[in-house]
Amino acid sequence: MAKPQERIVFHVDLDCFYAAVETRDDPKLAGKPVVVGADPKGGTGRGVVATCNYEARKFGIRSAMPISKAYKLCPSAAFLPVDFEKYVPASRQVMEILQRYSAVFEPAGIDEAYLDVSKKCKDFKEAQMLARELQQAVLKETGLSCSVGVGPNKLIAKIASSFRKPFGITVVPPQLVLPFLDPLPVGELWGVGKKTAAWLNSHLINSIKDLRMADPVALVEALGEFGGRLHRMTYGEDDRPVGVETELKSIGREHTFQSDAADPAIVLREVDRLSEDVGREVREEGWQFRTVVVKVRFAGFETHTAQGRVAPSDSGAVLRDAARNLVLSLCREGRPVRLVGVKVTDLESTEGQTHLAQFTAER
Ligand code: DCP
Ligand code: MG
Repeated sequence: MAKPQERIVFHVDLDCFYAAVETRDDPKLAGKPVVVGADPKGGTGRGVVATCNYEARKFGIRSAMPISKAYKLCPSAAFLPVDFEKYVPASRQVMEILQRYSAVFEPAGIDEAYLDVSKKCKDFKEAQMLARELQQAVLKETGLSCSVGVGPNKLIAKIASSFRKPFGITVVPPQLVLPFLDPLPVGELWGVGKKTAAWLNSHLINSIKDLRMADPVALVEALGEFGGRLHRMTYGEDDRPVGVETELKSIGREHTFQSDAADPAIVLREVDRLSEDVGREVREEGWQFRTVVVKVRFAGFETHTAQGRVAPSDSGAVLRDAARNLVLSLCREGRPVRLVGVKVTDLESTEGQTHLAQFTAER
């Protein structure tokens, strides 16, 4: 057992999840760059990259990049559509394995989860061995590779899991929390998106250490309450418990057109309005979303959904831009649209409590 008061938390995150499932299921893809997302249509396709494997990342391809750009960077990559029928069972299988390692378990998304192993390990050395065992079991039983971050809390475990990817294990015991955080870019902290990072950088705050040294009063003045929270985060403290969240939480709105809309501009205007409503409700309830889901039903009732991840946000503008891109990826030239919907899932309260996202997809 870990010492009283001391916790040992794992964050487990699968490596290039969708692409890893595709490669596992089709040996011809082994060693090749693989991009999962919209159809690139020879470079003219709309929509974005959901993920790509590490071979494709060598070409500069990244999640959320326009698929046309990914095609330009590596036209010879294998481009595959998103196929939740493969990913959801794979995710479930991994989650079942993880729960063998601790009953104090919290799924945090389709490919990530936290485990509190304080009762299983007496110290971080033992925790490292357990992490290795878990990583091997996931690989052996599912053919999927994962990375594990081990820390005294969720914040550190989460940052640690992305530190050495793929197939990495990064252990950060309490006495190494500050030296571990110090050199990392501010963008590693929860809730720091491109905009906040750019503002901080313009004030010569680049690393987490710079941020810790910054004047907390000035941070609050510039960033509001979030500035204070951010400053506290630089100390690596986080007492959020690891716990099972079973409530499926999502906020969404749909609109059925009076007559089917053939003009994409009309559909997008509605997407803007729905996004604004959903964004307002998210803020009123004190949530931040990480996943945006859109639904488009065409004349004839054929229904498609698409989803994408964003940095945690409660901004209507972030939601609108993501929703617009996703809807455009589904709309086909000249196909009249009967219904459009916008929904956010993967909600976290401002205290960072996570809710299991709904990872269902209609096709
Ligand atoms: N995803 C998505 N759109 C994004 C980001 C992610 O659709 N903008 C999907 C595809 C990913 C899955 O979610 O496979 C998990 O997201 P991660 O951020 O964990 O990314 P990966 O697992 O693909 O890669 P990594 O090895 O960096 O974890
Ligand atoms: Mg992952």
